[in-house]
Amino acid sequence: MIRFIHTGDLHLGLQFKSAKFDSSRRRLELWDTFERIVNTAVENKADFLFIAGDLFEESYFTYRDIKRVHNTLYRAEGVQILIAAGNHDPLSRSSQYNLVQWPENVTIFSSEKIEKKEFCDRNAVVYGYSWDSSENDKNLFKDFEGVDRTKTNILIIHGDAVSKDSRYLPLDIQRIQSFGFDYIALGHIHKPDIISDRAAYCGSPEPLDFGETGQHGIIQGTIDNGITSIEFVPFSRRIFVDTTITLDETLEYMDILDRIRSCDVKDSLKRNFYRITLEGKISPDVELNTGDIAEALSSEFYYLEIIDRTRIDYDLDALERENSDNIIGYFIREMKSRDLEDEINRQALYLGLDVLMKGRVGR
Ligand SMILES: [Mn+2]
Repeated sequence: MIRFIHTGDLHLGLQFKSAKFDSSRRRLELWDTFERIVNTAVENKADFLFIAGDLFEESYFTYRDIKRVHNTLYRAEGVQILIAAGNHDPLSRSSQYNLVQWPENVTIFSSEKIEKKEFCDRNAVVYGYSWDSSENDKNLFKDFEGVDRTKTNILIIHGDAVSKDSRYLPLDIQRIQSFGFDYIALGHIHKPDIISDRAAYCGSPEPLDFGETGQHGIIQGTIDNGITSIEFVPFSRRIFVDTTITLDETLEYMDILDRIRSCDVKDSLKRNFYRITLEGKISPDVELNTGDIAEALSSEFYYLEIIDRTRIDYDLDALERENSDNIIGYFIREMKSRDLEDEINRQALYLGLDVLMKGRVGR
């Protein structure tokens, strides 16, 4: 039986330049998770660790960084580690991959063509291909000769199995599967995706931003007598949560804080990244300031970002009476003459009122 772990898209060294969260801490967490994955491969006595590209960010990676990768992989000498470089860590001539002498248990696939590496003791062949630049539309499988079906065959590749005209190595996954691979370890798409029982995107083991919500982790699998079984294993230190809370005009300020803090269990609040959008109506008597709210809840959340899309719940009749001789009153009368059941008209009314009322209620 062959036991493997499939990872990729680690993006070690990423700077998180536009992030509002603690970017240097996040950088350390990427390293830590990489090292935890390698340790898990050792502890679980995996035969193989597949790294399907974007192991690091070429533009930010230093000699010391690649030495650290080297050292981590060297210490996992019992595990065969196979790397197919991607678009962020391409195996060009100046690649950091070329700065160190890799130990015997590490294979970095060629960027010339699909290369194969035989493991006779396990009756297995692992195929892989490394990118050598940041874009790629090669037709890699044009002359592919097929696999020896008496052996276990695995492919590691970084590319786009979703979009046919991608600039990032479009992969016709149906066709590639038809060659008879027991497992295809894919990289590039950061959302984990088990495409079939023999092909999967592992996703980024640590999500990188709010575009990568939900669980992130690694793929663990076995191949036994031609039977492949794979499972997604959550592995990230933190996840990104992007959620919406609908408020209503009965809520006081403290109620709103309660709603926000009860969006998840306490331990999770302390650990994850939250972006919470507030929508619905709020009372004209409640002042919502997103910065103040985030500050008030800062000791309960590891990271909290609030987006305010609420509308103030005006009493239109009262407002109209109080402002009968000024522009606010004129505006309400004008809008009331239209169909306020219509969503567009209603939005126009509330947007207009927000602007007109701003000076008056200090909101
Ligand atoms: Mn990537």
